[in-house]
Amino acid sequence: MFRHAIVRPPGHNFTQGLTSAEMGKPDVPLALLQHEAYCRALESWGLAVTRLPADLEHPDSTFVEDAGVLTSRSAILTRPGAASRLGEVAAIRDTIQGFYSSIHEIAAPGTLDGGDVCEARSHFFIGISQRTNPAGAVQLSRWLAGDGFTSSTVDVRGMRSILHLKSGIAYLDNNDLVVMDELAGREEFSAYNLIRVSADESYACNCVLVNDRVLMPAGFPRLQDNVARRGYDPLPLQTSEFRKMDGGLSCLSLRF
Ligand code: CIR
Repeated sequence: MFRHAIVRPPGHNFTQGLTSAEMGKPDVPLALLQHEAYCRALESWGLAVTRLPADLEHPDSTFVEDAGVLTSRSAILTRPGAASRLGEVAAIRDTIQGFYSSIHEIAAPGTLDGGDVCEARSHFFIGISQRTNPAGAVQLSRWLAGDGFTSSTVDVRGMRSILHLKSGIAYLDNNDLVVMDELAGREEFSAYNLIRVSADESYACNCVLVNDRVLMPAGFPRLQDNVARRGYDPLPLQTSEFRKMDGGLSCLSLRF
């Protein structure tokens, strides 16, 4: 069960963040409304939501998930793989320190984005991506092992369709793994019950089980039906403006 979430709204310069989406510039007032609805959903399920102020130094900082990996045992501050995002960690450090007594940190030459880290019960999949390098993954796996967690890497560097591992997979519960078709054949996932997502709905792979509900992007009816048929309770949310900046639902919060 998650009890807390940390979020940060997009700033007025959100449009200056990194993106490869070619979907046009986000509408910032609409992004703020979508962000607020997201926060309210978390709060309605009993999470205490820490709302940080917008950080204009870092246009991508609304994607707080990339700056930390928060487990039940400790927090690992990351070292984001995009130079323009490195400073996001210092900006969130104090907040994370307020919740965790055990804090580790990824150090150079390692890079790691939280969006590449998928927790599946006591196992963590770590994506090696455009943002997370093998050195960063090794460092994370050592911190995790010290806390009794196992981990393994999934190399997605050859895929142009996703930025982070969690753009293409999400662990729900009961061994159920949402996975985009392109990743479904990977040996790494063979022990899971796969909920496969076809290419036209693959943006919806980035969904999140928060206590009893599955937060999903709105507009992906087949995945929503499949998730419901597995016994989950989906809650579709509008994410159009974050999608334009390569972001999904999980990136918008740190949950713990
Ligand atoms: C970036 O390129 O870093 C941001 N525009 C999007 C980050 C999305 N984060 C995530 O998927 N975990």
